[in-house]
Amino acid sequence: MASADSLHNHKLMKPKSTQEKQNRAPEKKPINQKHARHLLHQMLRIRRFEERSAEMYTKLKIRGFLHLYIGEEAVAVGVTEALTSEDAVIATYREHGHALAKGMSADAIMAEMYGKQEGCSRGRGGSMHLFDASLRFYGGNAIVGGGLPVAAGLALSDKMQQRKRLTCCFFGEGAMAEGEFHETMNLCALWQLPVLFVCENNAYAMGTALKLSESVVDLAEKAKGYGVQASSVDGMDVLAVEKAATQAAQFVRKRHQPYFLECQTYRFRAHSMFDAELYRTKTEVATWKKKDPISMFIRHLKDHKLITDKMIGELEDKVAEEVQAAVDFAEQGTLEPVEDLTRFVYSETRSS
Ligand SMILES: Cc1ncc(C[n+]2csc(CCOP(=O)(O)OP(=O)(O)O)c2C)c(N)n1
Ligand SMILES: [Mg+2]
Repeated sequence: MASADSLHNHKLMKPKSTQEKQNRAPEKKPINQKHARHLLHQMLRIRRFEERSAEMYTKLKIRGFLHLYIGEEAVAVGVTEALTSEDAVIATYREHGHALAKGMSADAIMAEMYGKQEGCSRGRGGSMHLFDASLRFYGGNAIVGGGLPVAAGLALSDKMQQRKRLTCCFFGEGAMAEGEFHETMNLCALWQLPVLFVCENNAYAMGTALKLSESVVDLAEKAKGYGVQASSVDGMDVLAVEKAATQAAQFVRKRHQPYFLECQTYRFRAHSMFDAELYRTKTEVATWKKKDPISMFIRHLKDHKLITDKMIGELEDKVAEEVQAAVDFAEQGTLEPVEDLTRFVYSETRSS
């Protein structure tokens, strides 16, 4: 079984080699307090929202699939800081964090997962199909790699209409074994499309470790093979992700070219709600949990006297209130009447 150190094989962001180094908060210069609290708040919103979602799933309030992002929060939060509200976001089926970071309300997401009409997709999509075009959040996609060509299409339309905005496409490293990945990289490089590709390399595609499915495991190198600029970053470190994503987004905006950013991360929970986790050891998971993006960030902020326990308590209270309100909203929501079942199948107005 691979160790946490050997799972992510990249020169730039080699995980620290000793236990002592892994336990130490990253050394970097302090950031301003308001921004620090904002980043922490966003990561806590995602973490607590998902913990509650897992609870409501076991209570059978949420049905269907549920893929949790716990452990990977620094990626969605850090990358979103590099985006404007005009930029589009495409994500995978593990997308609650991206939707929250992009501005979707916890109410709309929870109601969607409860299958209620008040959900962002009228309760028809569930956890994997969060969508809100008004926020330029284009899903949520159950198909591995399915978001990649959609991102290319959005970026192509922006280019043709001469709109100055980018499309940010999140996907797992498992998508890189799909044909859609190769076709999309090729066309985006060839047509010079403004896409920021963010590969969330959490080392596993369901139960398959990267090295068992890819001949080249240096993912940034793979992207460069298409003529796409690429780099890797420690996806457990929100500040590092924010910095790398900001540079990458600037590149896309200024050079009108795609960019590939690999974020090396780890999911702490099962692939979905049912997964015997036979493909990794408890020790491996425990080792990665020492790099928990939230506790690492809190330690960093405390080291630089940017946060106190009281402030953290206040943030936790605020988040708890938001999550409880979302559950109440979903509980009180309405199920679609059976007569509406065929609505939207072909168009907004036709009922059959
Ligand atoms: C085209 C396609 N093939 C297979 C699946 C089944 N499947 C669901 S999730 C998954 C693993 C994807 O892993 P990765 O892209 O690394 O994302 P992660 O779940 O690790 O976030 C697979 C194979 C699918 N949904 N779509
Ligand atoms: Mg993966």
